[in-house]
Amino acid sequence: MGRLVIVSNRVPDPRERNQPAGGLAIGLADALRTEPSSLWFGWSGHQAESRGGDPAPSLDTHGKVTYATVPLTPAQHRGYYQKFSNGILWPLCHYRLGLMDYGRADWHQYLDVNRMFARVLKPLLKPGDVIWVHDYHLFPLGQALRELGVTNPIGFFLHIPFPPWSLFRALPCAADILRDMQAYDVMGVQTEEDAQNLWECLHVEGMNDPSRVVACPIGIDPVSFGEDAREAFGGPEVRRLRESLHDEPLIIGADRLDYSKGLEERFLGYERLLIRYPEHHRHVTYLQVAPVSRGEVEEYRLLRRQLDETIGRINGAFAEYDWTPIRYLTRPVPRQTLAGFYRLADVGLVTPLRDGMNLVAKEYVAAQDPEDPGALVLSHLAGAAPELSEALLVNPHDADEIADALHLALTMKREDRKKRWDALNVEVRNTTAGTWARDFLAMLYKSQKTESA
Ligand code: GDG
Repeated sequence: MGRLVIVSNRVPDPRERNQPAGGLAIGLADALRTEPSSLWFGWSGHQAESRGGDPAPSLDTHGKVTYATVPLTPAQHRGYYQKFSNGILWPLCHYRLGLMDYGRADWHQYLDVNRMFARVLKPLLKPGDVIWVHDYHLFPLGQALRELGVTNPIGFFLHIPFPPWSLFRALPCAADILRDMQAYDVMGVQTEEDAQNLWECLHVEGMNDPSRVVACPIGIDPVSFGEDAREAFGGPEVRRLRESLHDEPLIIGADRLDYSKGLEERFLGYERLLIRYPEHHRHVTYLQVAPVSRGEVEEYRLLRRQLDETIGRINGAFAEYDWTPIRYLTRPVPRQTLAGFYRLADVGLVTPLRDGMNLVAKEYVAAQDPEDPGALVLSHLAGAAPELSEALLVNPHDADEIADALHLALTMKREDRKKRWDALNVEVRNTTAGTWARDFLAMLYKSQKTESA
């Protein structure tokens, strides 16, 4: 059997113990543990001026995985990564047309980088390899590989939402992207809604086979995450946090600092809790971990400033000299420590305005003590909501609804928390990073058999 070849924009550095916050790397690292051998190809995360021609890939083998990476030039980094991927596709796919800042030159840069990736990857491929391309940075990669004569099976998975045709058509190069995507044997998305949207778009561009678009929700490794949480729970960081709370309740949020995560709306929901339910004053603490992400993109800098202001205003208005309602960290917390914090927290607060899946919701569930679990407040617009329907589901745009759900979560009886958590835990254990990869790859292999039959 051939290797699994993963292609994603960023390739994690295997020597870094604390991987950067980001759902794709977490999901894939968990899934790769069961593969006999694999190649992971993509951008190194570094920039270097071109010395003419394509860059040579750096190869680095760790255990069963070989990492092959290339740098980007500063111009490629700006056009392909910052502008087209993060300034155009990201807002569009999160239904934020108003934030989309289209420029034709960025589209060309995006296409050029995808073609360069294909040229550098091709000589590394072997006949039996199965190629699995990830995420919105690489929509055209499959077609670019096909144009170079690659005949291996190629699958694609989109980690973020896919919008309906009525929205996607606003992108000037929508048709080109949808035509290129048809080079993939199987296209996976997180939810049934995304699958319907993507299929609708592909169909408009002439595709007739809906079986190539599949909903395949990603998960975590709940067993190892639960162990991490138990272990960290006895450690010094959780002890320090616990002691600082004096047996009072903790609400936790952990998200990349991104406008799709609904942080501003979430803080306003918490403010409503403090306004409408003053019994929580001097008791509840809300800890928000929000590591800075894409800090070089203007929209993200503006968001950070706005959050600083909102948090400062809420803390200024409600704090007492011995109580701070919101604790806010823009540095990442090590993964295991974060797992321990989730276990300590009485409430997990996860309210994205749109999210492909949202792994934090699943991690919060996996980290709980089964005998005394916390409650999860979850946006119904997260891809995780259809699976995690026993959470306290809220509309993230409605501050009063967030406030009511927080109040309910903070006052919920242990039996009720346990009943809800039992149901959530079944879901988190049923759909894991492992089942996600296995199910997707099974469909990819099957598509090959049907083709050659
Ligand atoms: C994309 C899609 C989809 C957060 N803060 C810290 C930290 N994190 C970790 C979380 C979680 C990961 O980062 C974030 O994953 P999400 O799934 O919540 O969100 P995205 O990064 O936007 O991921 C998303 C995902 O891809 C997978 O398909 O679910 O919808 O947008 O694991 O725990 N990790 C550490 N320190 C932090 O401070 N170590």
